[in-house]
Amino acid sequence: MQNVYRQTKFLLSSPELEKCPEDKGYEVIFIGRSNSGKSSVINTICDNKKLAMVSKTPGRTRHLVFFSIDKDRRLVDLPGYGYAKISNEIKKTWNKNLNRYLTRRKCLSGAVLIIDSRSLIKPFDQNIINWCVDVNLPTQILLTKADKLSKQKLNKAKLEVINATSKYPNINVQSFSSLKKQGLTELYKSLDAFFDYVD
Ligand SMILES: Nc1nc2c(ncn2[C@@H]2O[C@H](COP(=O)(O)OP(=O)(O)OP(=O)(O)O)[C@@H](O)[C@H]2O)c(=O)[nH]1
Ligand SMILES: [Mg+2]
Repeated sequence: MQNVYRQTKFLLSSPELEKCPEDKGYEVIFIGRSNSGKSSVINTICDNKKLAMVSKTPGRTRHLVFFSIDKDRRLVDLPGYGYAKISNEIKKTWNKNLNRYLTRRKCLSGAVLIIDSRSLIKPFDQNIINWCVDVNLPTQILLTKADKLSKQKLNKAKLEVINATSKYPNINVQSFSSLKKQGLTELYKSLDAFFDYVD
């Protein structure tokens, strides 16, 4: 269903959960540490470089940014975490908000957890994995910026993440590169399942 993602449009940006779109239809979140490449992944999926803001400066996405594919289906770009210059207070509030979002949002149908393939699973990634497992949320882990690693190193990184998550049936692991548009077919397959698209 590659083509449907091309019609994705910016919907709204909100600093808090209370101002999110109505809780209906399907929502897929894109989550990961700051600078991991979340916004780039969204732009690659939608084949639109101008959709989500990409930046070399970590912590650029501060709001929850909603994009709509159609009236019932949304992609959500979540603020990056792990950005050193964000105060502990903000991090704490964000954790609380995220927990509430993950546990209460009924339309939440899937998560794409983005991890830079050069870094191992960090404690916050593990937290997200635990949350997704707790609420039984289908999750696609993307080891992104795959173009920056040799095939051998990439396979090793992938194997490590697969080993760490193989006990969870709802988690799938793949490599990805926004720069080279690698891994798109596999990602579309999972997204289609999250959004309940049938061929
Ligand atoms: N080489 C390479 N660079 C990438 C890839 N994806 C993203 N980048 C670069 O990584 C940086 C961060 O990308 P973003 O997509 O803005 O990352 P983000 O996770 O949305 O960042 P925040 O919103 O700040 O949390 C940018 O300089 C991108 O050009 C990739 O697949 N390969
Ligand atoms: Mg971003």
